Amino acid sequence: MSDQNNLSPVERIKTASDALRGTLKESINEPITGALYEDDQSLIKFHGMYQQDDRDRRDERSAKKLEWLYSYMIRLRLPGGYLTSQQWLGLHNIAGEHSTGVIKITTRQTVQLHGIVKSHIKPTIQAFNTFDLDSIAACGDVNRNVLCSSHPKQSVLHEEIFAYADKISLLALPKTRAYYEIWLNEEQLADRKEDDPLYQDRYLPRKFKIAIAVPPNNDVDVFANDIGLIAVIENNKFIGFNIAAGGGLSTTHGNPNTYARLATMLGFLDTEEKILKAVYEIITIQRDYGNRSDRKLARLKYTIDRMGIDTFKMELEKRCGFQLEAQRAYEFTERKDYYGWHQNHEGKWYYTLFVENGRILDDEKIAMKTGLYEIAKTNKASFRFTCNQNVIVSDVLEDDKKEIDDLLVSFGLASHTDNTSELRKNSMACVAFNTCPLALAEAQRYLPSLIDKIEPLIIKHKLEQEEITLRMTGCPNGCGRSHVSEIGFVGTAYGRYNLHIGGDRVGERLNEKYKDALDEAAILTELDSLFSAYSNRSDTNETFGDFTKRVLDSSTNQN
Ligand code: SRM
Ligand code: SF4
Repeated sequence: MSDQNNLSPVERIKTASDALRGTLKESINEPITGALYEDDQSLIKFHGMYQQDDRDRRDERSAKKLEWLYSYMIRLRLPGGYLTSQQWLGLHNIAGEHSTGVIKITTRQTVQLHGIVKSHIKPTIQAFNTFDLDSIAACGDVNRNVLCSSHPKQSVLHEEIFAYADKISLLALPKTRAYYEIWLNEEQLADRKEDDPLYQDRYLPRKFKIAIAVPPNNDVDVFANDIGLIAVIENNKFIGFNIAAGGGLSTTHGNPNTYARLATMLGFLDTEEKILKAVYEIITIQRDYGNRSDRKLARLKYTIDRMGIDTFKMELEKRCGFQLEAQRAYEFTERKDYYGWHQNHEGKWYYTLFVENGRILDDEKIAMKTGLYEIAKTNKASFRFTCNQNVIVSDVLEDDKKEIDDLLVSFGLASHTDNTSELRKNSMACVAFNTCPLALAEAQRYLPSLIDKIEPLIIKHKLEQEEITLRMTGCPNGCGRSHVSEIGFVGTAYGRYNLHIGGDRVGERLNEKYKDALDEAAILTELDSLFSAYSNRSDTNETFGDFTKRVLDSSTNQN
């Protein structure tokens, strides 16, 4: 249990918040500042929003003795990452009216809008609400957006499995009406009673993440989550989930007590009742045993390692009132998005569009945002986000495929996807500058130009067909999941990155730090030499990640 005498400041804010209301109503109407009152800056996260400032303009603002340029990021709760065409049109218009206009697909299958000024928060949330969209619990010390393998071609049972994302999201939603009162003007009832048996008044010690994977594709990076559910399909029937717990990728430079960890397999469960009960009780264990003193050590991965996996599992089975069965066989063979057109078992069509680092906008190269808007206007497609920050134009009927394809072609979206290198299509980066307050280095603004320089090395070493995963994060929090990639860049300071190698292709092995704080020239030199060695490997089926793991192991053995 956590040390009640030494609680972190956020614990007090949560319990004193009157079920996440705090003074948000007053804060939001305070005209003399673009910021919120201090405690409300923590609370607003539970409502799916972050207070941020434009870090590019901090110095200029400070020099002029002006307040930093505050604005807000809003992240939608979108279990499984699905939008109807009407919701897409709404999102497009809301982005244009209230934010920078960029629709940013996240690594957790949802979207964020940035640059929303304080007076626009409420209109934005209200506009989303008219499209049946909300941002409840998209951030904060609660369960976040629930992920599910995106592509319906994955399995004939996709819809049945996909439905669990919604069920779990609802199961773990906070019960407070605060969101509706503050943002949607719902009247606060004098005799309201909002018992929240799951979160109580203290919520969780830290953020909590759940993902559902449908083998053979681990596109959700299931082992990077606090709870990972792996669908088990036998004889064309969905028979339950293997359940893993304790994944998380963040580390802190210079803090050896922090580490990335992949979730540990606990066992198998068959019925819906048991699956939901186990998910619920894992959350209650984390609520009761998680570290509430040190937020750096508060995620479930540390709770499990402190308790020991056997004790943790015993506690889970005790709380559930049943035992987990032995895990069932499964195999992941890929983790990528299926670009281009694919058909599912019902004959519907799906087009996966490459979106570099999840940023949907119109620029001098491509009118992606307008193209997708025109597709949504046909009302003949829906949209699914992937955890690799791409979008799937979905559920297109055979008779409508030509119309949608013509739009993909005329807006250059098809050629954009077709003409992108494998390396770039398997890359992603977190947001980092200019909005992320924790960024030490650039990520999404820099990775495209770095890849421009890596691509010639790929060509030089004849590796164009290799689907090497390359990921970049602007700090060691790992939002771009760089710790589970074959080439991982982790920002250490402006223009400097640790280079990680040796992760496997499907996300079942963490990579390891190979070189410290490299600048661009050093990155290119290191990659040139690794690519050269890799292109001369004897086993041509060996992936870059497996090859570099051997390089790491052999250098460890020599030391
Ligand atoms: Fe993240 C904090 C962006 C996925 C680990 N993350 C942040 C914040 C909110 C910075 C902050 O605390 O003020 C970033 C906002 C940047 C901005 O300006 O938008 C941020 N994280 C993102 C997104 C948008 C990256 C992206 O480009 O897609 C992803 C949003 C996901 C979503 O829709 O919910 C995002 N973050 C992740 C992931 C990947 C995942 O979950 O699959 C991780 C690593 C996995 C994990 O949780 O261990 C991740 N983010 C963190 C952490 C470290 C948590 C920890 O255990 O210590 C922080 C910092 C924190 O919580 O204190 C963080
Ligand atoms: Fe910000 Fe770091 Fe996350 Fe990138 S990894 S978005 S820099 S917190």
